[in-house]
Amino acid sequence: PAIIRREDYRAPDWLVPEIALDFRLDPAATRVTARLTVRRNGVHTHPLRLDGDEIAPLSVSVDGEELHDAWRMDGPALVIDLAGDDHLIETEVQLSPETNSKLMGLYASGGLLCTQCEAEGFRRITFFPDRPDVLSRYTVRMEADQAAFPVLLSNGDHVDGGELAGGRHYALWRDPFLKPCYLFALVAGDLAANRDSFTTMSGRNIDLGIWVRSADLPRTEHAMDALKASMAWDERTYGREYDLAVFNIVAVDDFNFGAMENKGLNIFNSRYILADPETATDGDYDAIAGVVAHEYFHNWSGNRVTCRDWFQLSLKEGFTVFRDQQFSADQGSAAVKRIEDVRALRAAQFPEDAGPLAHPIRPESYIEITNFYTATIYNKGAEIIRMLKLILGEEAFRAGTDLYFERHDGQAATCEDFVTAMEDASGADLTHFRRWYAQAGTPRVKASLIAEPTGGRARLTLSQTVPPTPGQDTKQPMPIPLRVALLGAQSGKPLGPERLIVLDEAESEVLFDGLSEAPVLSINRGFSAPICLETDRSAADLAFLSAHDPDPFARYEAMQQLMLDTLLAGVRTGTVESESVVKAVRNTLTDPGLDAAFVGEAVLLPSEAFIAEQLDEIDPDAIAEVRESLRRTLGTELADLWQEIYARNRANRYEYTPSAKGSRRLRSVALGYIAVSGDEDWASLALTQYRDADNMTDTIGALGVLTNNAAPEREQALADFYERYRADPLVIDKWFTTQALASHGDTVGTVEALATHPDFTIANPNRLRSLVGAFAVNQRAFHDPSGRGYRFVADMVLAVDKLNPQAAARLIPSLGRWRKFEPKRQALMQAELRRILDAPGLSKDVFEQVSKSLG
Ligand code: DPP
Ligand code: ZN
Repeated sequence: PAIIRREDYRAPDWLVPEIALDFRLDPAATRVTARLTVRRNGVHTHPLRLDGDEIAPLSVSVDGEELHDAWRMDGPALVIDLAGDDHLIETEVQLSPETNSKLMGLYASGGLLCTQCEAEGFRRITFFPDRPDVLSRYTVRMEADQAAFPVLLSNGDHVDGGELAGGRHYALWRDPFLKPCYLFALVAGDLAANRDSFTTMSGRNIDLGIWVRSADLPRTEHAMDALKASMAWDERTYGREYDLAVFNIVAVDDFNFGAMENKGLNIFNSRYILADPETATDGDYDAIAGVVAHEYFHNWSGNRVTCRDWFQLSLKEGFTVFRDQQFSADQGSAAVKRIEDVRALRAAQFPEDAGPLAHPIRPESYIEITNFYTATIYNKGAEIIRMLKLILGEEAFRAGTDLYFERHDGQAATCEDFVTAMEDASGADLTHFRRWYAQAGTPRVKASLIAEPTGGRARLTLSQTVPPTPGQDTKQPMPIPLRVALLGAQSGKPLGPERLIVLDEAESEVLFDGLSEAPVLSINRGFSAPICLETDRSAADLAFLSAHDPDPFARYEAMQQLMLDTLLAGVRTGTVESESVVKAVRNTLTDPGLDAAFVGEAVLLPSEAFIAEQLDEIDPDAIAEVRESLRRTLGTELADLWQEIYARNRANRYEYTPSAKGSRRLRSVALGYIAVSGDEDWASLALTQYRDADNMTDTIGALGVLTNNAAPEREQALADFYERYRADPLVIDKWFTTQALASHGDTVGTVEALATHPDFTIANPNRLRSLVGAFAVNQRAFHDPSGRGYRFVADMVLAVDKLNPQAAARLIPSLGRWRKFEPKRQALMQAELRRILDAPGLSKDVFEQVSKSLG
């Protein structure tokens, strides 16, 4: 397959200022007529080239005359020779939405017809120059059977509609804003709306609608609240006002992504819309608010200013993730939100950046763009924007975003445009900062503080290296912003104000003086830079910081580092020196100044995968054993405390407030420790929580603890959960996931059996992820020494690839990390990758991921 390169970008030969689409909708045979006003862009003699994918023209006409020989197919593309500079092109195609299993283009889901066009799905609907720098004004006419499809939605404003003969009806929508075709959307189906309204800062009234099956209407309140909060927040924080009179959201069950920001008509995976206390966890509630905000914020960062080409994807995604993270931080506990975001970055992005699929946030090449909707583009991209804001300061950053939106409104822009706007608005020189866009790999920073024992002066030595990544053997030093403070070793008080130190070279030194006592180093506070940090701080220093650092993130991080050092030493030596961890955890559990949500995060051990990341050669069994041993020790040594905390946080009646959420979190964490403490009543405690719970957080918290341990109550609860929720697919996903993530029992065997369960299907991305996606990140079970876990996932990749290549390709990275494992597992993993690569008819999605992983 062809490699697309960033350096090959050329402006489009032809522009399409206007497009009129006419859909005669039918699940089996939909007719699409497209009328394109095309205009030659610049002086050239190139023909008009319209992308297509699995479509064939039924007719082609130019300026009203049907053509028979002036067009030709070049592979999937339609090529037309045109004499003049302006023409009207009309094409007709026929689609079969109900057999479209790729879920790209127009497809059927649960009786609805809906679309997904990002990145290159529009070419599966009609012939068009499918690239984000071709911006058009859309008019969309839809007609369909009125009984089956009473609601007809598209982008922009509803301008006309009515009944037609034969039980059919139509609707006409017009979007006044220019947009790239990846933001086109339509939905037809039997839907009901939760309607509301929002008054913008300039006093305009916006009609809001969240469209779902009518039975799901009661589960849309939280999403609606989040939408209104997002609209107000973007006005306050970025000065961005909504621009159309209508904003609609539709929830669908079969969806490749989380959601899609189509102009004025967001389409969502139903898991990011539907929630009530009985079926959704606190985590689900938070994710819903975050994704609703994310898609809404795209209206400016993505839609009004879009991307010139797909190499610029992080321009809209990194910035928009940063915006949704800020929003969520403002809604609840900023410290806990930061902890969660960093945990997600370390779980998904750090391994990616250290493996065969590493790429800069602005990649140089791709085979299939869908493979680049990655944690690097999204989450590392957000970290880059966060660093810009830190370096420039709040005001200059806001001046920069204002200038960016004003200068590029209605345009398809580049990452370079964004950085230039930041420079122009702030006067800063960001020449070196641009390396964050160009270089892949997580920088490693070493920090060492040498101080006089009684205070006075101290010297901080810093150095950095950026590891080699595929295609980038040598790297330049990055500008790394480090928030640094020194705390008094006696008093625990900050010795002077926090400093922002930008490490811009391979090595550097910073001097501190006038210190009134011996200092302890607190560095990369708030995770100010996305790096791996190595310091020579002792266990005592880390324990001290975990008890005294006024920066909550730094406090959490000190505890994590202390735990990690202990675990890594355990893996090396075979014995776990748990004393300082036990002491530090006790300290945290008994500190009256800390809130439950923070404590619940701080006392969790680093994940097996994160421990593995630190090692040159991974032995999953050794890691799991050492981690389990430390967990058991914490459970046993602090048994009374866990019991007391469990009792104290016994939830009363369900409330969705930050403090109630924190209590639920800490309670389930405590239950987990009680289960490994040797307490003989743990299982009945868990079963009681499971039975009495009035919300899904407590229910699944108890079920998870039961599933991860041995007890007769385990099977009882799993069977009960299935019976109780068998009618609710989003909850049954949790049932599959809980078992796929189990740390107890024959998880490989269970997962193989679940793959034949009548409720399992590879056709639905949520269900596939709930079992296979979850299993592939269960470090111990997936890496079962027999290789059965690898074989299972490889079989799934091959089966899914025939239906939905995007979904199949997402399963590759777990296998792709083979180089990090001990030799036997390496061989088994490689063999499965080769088996996939040798399969006939592989999609380019899977081909790219597998060949790069083996490469
Ligand atoms: N652009 C979507 C998002 O918001 C993904 N298709 O992330
Ligand atoms: Zn996005």
